[in-house]
Amino acid sequence: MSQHGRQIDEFMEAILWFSLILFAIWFSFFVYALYRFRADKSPKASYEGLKADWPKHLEWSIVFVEMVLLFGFSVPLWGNRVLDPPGPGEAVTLEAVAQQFGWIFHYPGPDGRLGRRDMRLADGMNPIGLDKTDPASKDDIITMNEMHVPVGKPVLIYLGSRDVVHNYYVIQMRIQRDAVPGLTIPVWFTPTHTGRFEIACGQLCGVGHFAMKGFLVVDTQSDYEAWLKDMSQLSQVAPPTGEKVIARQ
Ligand SMILES: [Cu+2]
Repeated sequence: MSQHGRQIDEFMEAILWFSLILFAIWFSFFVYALYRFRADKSPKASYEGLKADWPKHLEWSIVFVEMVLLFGFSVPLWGNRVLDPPGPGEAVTLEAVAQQFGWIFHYPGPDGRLGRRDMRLADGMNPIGLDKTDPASKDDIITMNEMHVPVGKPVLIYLGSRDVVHNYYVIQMRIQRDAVPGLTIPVWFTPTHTGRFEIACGQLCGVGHFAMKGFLVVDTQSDYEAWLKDMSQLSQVAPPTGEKVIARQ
């Protein structure tokens, strides 16, 4: 359901096949050893062991293959995922702030700029501490437990937390990243299919952890724009509180 998801799945599949081949080889060797070194064929154990050089070479080649797997495939794949975020211009950018027990999403609005936030300003009416004196925050849109994105475009989410460590986890997108209080942690993906997907919290964050559920809705571009317009009007009518937005769903 996301562009990089296929890469991860194919890599996992390759490792599974590789493990299966290794298993077959080692299991045949095990059966061979059971037969070859059966009791009546080698009644006395050899205390000298094997003198040949080939086991040493075999072990070094296994080390080599594993190094290639680790530094040739795993590290670059991981690096590609964590070091190369899409530029702010090319991605739909928003913030996701986790709290016990839900998600607050913060969109930049028509000006494309996220308003300044300061947790010291947070209260019941302003759960993410948006600074209302910052001009960039005037048109910002805040939604509770449901975020929308357009299909086929990179999405860049800055994760934050109001209280404890949570974890933004959308299994269909092959995305999982911690939301840590005091830090802003980027996570990104490009959805390839429309649909409604559950956002789970992947860290045991308190007694209500099981109920901490959000939704990621991947829309067509026009549906996404309509939803954004709707939410923007709602934000202008009343200060965004969780209850009002939830009531609309
Ligand atoms: Cu949580």
